Amino acid sequence: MVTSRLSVSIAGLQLENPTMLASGILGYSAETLGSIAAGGAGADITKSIGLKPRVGYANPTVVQANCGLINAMGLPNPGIDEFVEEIHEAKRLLSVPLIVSVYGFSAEEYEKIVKKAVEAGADAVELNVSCPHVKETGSEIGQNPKVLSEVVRKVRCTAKKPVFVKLSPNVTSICEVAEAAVEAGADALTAINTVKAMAIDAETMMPVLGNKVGGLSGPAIKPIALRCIYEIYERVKVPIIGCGGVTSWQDAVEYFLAGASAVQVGTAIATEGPTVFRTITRGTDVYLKTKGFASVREIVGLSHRR
Ligand code: RRO
Repeated sequence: MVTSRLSVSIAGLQLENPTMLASGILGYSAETLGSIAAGGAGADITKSIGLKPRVGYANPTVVQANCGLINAMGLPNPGIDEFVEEIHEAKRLLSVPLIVSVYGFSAEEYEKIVKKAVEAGADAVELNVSCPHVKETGSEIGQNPKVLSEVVRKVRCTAKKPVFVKLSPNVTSICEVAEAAVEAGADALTAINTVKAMAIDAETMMPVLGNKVGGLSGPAIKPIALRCIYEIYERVKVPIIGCGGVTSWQDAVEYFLAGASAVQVGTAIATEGPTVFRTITRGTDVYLKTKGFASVREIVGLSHRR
């Protein structure tokens, strides 16, 4: 559904509605990205892409938890050189913006991948500096403000498109990291990646996941994400994109009130199907109309008023 009440601009990126496909779910092919856009998403974000192909971890890579999923995929991806074909195809197919998620093992790697993704047609990039369980990338970068700044600064210098930075909740102070990212040039922040977690099988008496440790997503982490957004909103001026357990329009509205300008949906696609985007935008639209707001932008951060 498209109404002017729902349109937003995130760091110059125009979205017909404030929902996005979260990275890591169905973001490998142009075809699946198309099915998510058909389900009503305002933008698509790809699975995180690196410089070289990666197989990922051994199975099992996903396990169900109470109110969520724990995954340890291990960054499986075809590498940017092969993925540029998929970006070209997705750009031919999609009528919504395409955001390419990028990970690297150094600032130089991030810069190289971003350059190729943007040349291939990415409308924006999201730097994954928050994967909770792959050594020497992800949260090992995003937990260290100095290393994070170097990555963001390098990418911001060359990228000709908006740069989003996806933050880890697995830190002592998410605000400190958020401020470092913004000072280094981040155009928007995505909060949050998954929460470090694990599952153990009482029968086998062993960890369930092939990697033992993974990241928890879904409704279980919604209150954590909401708190992170609320705190970050008080400290930085760039748009925040909320991520973590958004399943219903009520969840989305709570995120907007906490300070998010848009929301990402991931795990809910597994439980509700791709049309969850349309359900969320329709519900949000009715809420805004009923409450007398002309735009979703008017409720961003409204819970902070004193
Ligand atoms: O691929 C993964 O295992 C993964 C990634 Br890149 C991430 O950012 N967050 C996550 O929970 N899993």
